[in-house]
Amino acid sequence: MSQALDEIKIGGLGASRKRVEDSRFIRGKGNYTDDITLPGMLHMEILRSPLAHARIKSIDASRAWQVPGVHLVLTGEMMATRNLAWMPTLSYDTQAVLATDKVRFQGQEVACVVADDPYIAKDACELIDVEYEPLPAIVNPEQAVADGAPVIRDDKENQHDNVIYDWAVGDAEGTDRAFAQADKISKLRLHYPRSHPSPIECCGSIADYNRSTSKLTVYMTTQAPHIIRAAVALVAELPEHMIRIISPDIGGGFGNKVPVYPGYVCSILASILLERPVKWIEDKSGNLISTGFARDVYLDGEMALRSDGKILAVRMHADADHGAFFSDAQPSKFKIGLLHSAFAAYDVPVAYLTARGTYSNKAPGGVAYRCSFRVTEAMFFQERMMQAAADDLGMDQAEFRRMNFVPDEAFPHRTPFGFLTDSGQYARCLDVGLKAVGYQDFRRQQEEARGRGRLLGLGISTMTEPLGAGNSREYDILGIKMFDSAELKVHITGKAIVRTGTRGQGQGHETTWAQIVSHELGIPAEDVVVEEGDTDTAPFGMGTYASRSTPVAGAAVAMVSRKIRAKARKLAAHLLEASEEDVEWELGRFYIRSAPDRGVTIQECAMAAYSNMPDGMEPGLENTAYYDPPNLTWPFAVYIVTVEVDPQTGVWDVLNMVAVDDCGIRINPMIVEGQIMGGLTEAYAMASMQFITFDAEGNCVGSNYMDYLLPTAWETPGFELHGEVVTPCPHHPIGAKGIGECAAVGGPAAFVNAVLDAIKGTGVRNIDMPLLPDRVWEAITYRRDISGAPPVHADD
Ligand code: MCN
Ligand code: CUN
Repeated sequence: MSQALDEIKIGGLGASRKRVEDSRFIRGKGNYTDDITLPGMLHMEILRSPLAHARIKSIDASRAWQVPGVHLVLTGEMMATRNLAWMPTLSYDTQAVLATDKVRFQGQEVACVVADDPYIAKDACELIDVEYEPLPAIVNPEQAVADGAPVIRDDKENQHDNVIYDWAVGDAEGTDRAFAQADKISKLRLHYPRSHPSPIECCGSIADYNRSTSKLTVYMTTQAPHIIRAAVALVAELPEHMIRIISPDIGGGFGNKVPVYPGYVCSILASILLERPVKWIEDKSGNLISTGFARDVYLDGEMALRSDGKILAVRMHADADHGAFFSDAQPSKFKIGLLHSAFAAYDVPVAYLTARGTYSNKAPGGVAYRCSFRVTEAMFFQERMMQAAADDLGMDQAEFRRMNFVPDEAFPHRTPFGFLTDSGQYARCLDVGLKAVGYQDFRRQQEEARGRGRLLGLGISTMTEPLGAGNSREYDILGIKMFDSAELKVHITGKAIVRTGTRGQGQGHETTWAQIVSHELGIPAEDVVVEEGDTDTAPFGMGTYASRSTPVAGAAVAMVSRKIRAKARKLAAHLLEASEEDVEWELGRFYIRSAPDRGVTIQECAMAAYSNMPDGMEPGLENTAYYDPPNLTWPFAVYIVTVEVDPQTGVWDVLNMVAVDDCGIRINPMIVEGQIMGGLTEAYAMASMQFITFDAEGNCVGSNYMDYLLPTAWETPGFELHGEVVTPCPHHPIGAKGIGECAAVGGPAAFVNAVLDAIKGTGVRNIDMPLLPDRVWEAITYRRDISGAPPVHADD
């Protein structure tokens, strides 16, 4: 009789185990960077530029130096003597650490003061006299390429304009041919506005250089500690083994904590110079105006259609505004991230995408906020285009999508841009969503309501996302190939510690990695502790972003567990005095095939690894696995929103939102649902209320939480989640696909499509996000499209 453990009871795969990290988070016992105090620690504050574009004529810091309690004032000039005034970005560009020649965006770092406390440092910053000569500011791609535009990056030798790259992918001629045969061509132009990840915790670091040991320890808010260690070794020319990056608890990352920021670099240099620990903690407005923005891309496209609704081809162009420095954290092969994942879920025979990146006088942007490298923009454009095309054809929104989906039997499917999608049941997800929302019924109600002057709308959005970079053949960051790792040590008593190269920021890795070990070895999850984020102890890895942790590090956890199991099998054979071939595995236990009652538990094997190993066997039960995924994982989702729009005010309310997510096998269904709800909340925020934009002088409008709104539970609509469609990932060891970003990626288009569906009769084709009531009202009242970033309209 089987004596296998009950997997759900031990917290294995599929258990909605409570998050172990929450025990400290909800008690206020988290250990964030700002909670750490080191003996003799000093505090650093940054002086930021008030202007978006200006030449620096002089910086006089003498008054700041005289303030009692000030230990150091750093300026660009001083940084330059150490070759640290500029640093490389993750996209082969350079970024000013502290400005020397010009300031290039409002909020740019100009100088730093290190003092006994942050208040002295802040006050002393005010005493630094900077003389600026203002220059005209560029705030969008159109201005960037206009004749006579000032060259923002005149620091770069061969840069004579504001263009960063021109990039193309797909089949131009084939696309032209398909368009020539189209019955109908549907067009759409839109702007995906800038957005900011706005984690609750701002960025910060504590650098601690110890001259006696030559060791530099940096506690910092980073999603990718090993990448930072490599960057510090290269930039500061310090030996890598003398650098320890520790990423303690992180209060949300959302992509904001992937880049390298000047504050980190300055705190490190300050600590080296002063030989004391130096803490830098960004304030909220500093975080909002200067760190990792996302999106800001104009997308223009057209779709060639046959009159029966078949998509023949897609053509797209993207104008991406990267701000003053091209600092995207993304695989280096792809200049505009994975924007070419657009239309991956649809059977599009041929497509062509061109993209141009330009500089502007805005904070460096283009980081992916809850998005696998610009997949958000791709899916947003895709689903807005799908809605426009169905309307142009006079076809039903659901039917048009269904007939163009990649069918279940067509996987693996090669997309027109060259990706290989792995698996999915797209039509089934759509059916589940339509049924849940009561599609036919709603359409009837909508008709009826329209007769009474009420505007109801329904928006559908689907998304598939390439998650889990890399494979190392195609994906690298600054030449470092993308893969990940896990180390597992099983102690004498069968308890274990697992460490990975990723770094969670609230996703629940401490809970779910233990569940994978539990699934593979039958060790109860509560007996497995998870540790991440310390480069001195964790195996090398590329970090947590682009929902790559489960696809890559999660896979490595499964693979290292299997290595442990293989050794445990040898130990079991030894203990059972049987040959290895006669030993069978069931969860938590090895037994003899012919005598199932004779068995040993995994814990007994662990004990034997230290106390009773067979002759010639290396003692101990620990191992490391590096996992280079064969492909990305491709989750799929359908989001359907119904709304009512008030034509008098432009206010719109969400009536219902249904989400059907297929992320393969769910390790922890409760955590997956939490990820989806969080993503939908952010999607709703982007669609409805968040705007951060720039006026003609480059002043950041919306650089505070009065204008850039974060939805609370009060504003956020309810969501109905469906997890019944499960398509296991065919190439992942436990069949899991990523989920962390899906809802933020696919959600926004559902809201926008719903509002536009409600006002369909007005002929309005597009309202750019955010769909603030005044913009919706203006569209309805004047029957015109609303484009561009509010409050500055593109046409004025
Ligand atoms: N999971 C699961 N079953 C699956 C897939 C995932 O149980 N089939 C679990 C994982 O084990 C993990 C969580 O869900 O605990 C998210 O896993 P995954 O999809 O692999 O994403 P990552 O862990 O790599 O997280 C990154 C992703 C990104 S890129 C952003 S941005 C984002 C997001 O996660 N930032 C977040 N979710 C966030 N959630 C919180 N609370 N805070 C952030 O900063
Ligand atoms: Cu893309 S934001 Mo997340 O990848 O850290």
